[in-house]
Amino acid sequence: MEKNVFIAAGSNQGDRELNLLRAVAEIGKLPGTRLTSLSSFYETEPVGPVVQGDFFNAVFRLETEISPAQLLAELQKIETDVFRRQRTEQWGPRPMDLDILFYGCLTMNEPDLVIPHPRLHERRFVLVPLSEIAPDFVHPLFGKTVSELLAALPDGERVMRI
Ligand code: PH2
Ligand code: MG
Ligand code: MG
Repeated sequence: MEKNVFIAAGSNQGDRELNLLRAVAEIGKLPGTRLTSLSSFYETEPVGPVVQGDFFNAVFRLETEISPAQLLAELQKIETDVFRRQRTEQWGPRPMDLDILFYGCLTMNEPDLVIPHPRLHERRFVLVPLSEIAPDFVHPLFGKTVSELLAALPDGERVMRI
């Protein structure tokens, strides 16, 4: 059983707060999985090349028996079946995006799944909620804690607790 699995959730279409709450409920129902921590919800400025509306973001901690690949498949199933997400523009607006940030100290680099998430250390909308629930968790590749990664970020896009 892996106890330090962290998932980032983001929504900028539909009722963003309700979408995050629904994601919590759906993840709680996954087989062999228990939700053990939940950050506050944050309203965040969109990052990336696409002009789009502000997101709501949050981070969850899980204990799970399912493998990284299975977990990815379950998260994608929630994105498409529960939220009717169309997989079109890579960076575009979406009712729900669920990304695996860490799977304990595991590292992997497969075409469809890279763990730790390759951009988490650059993203205030991930590090702020993550530092709320796991400030001392050590990034398995960089050897730095989440609080250290956050402190190293230059001032950037707006992240506001709601
Ligand atoms: N997700 C993206 C691109 N940009 N910006 C914010 N603020 N929050 C997100 O979740 C987000 C983003 C692609 O996954
Ligand atoms: Mg994402
Ligand atoms: Mg994603």
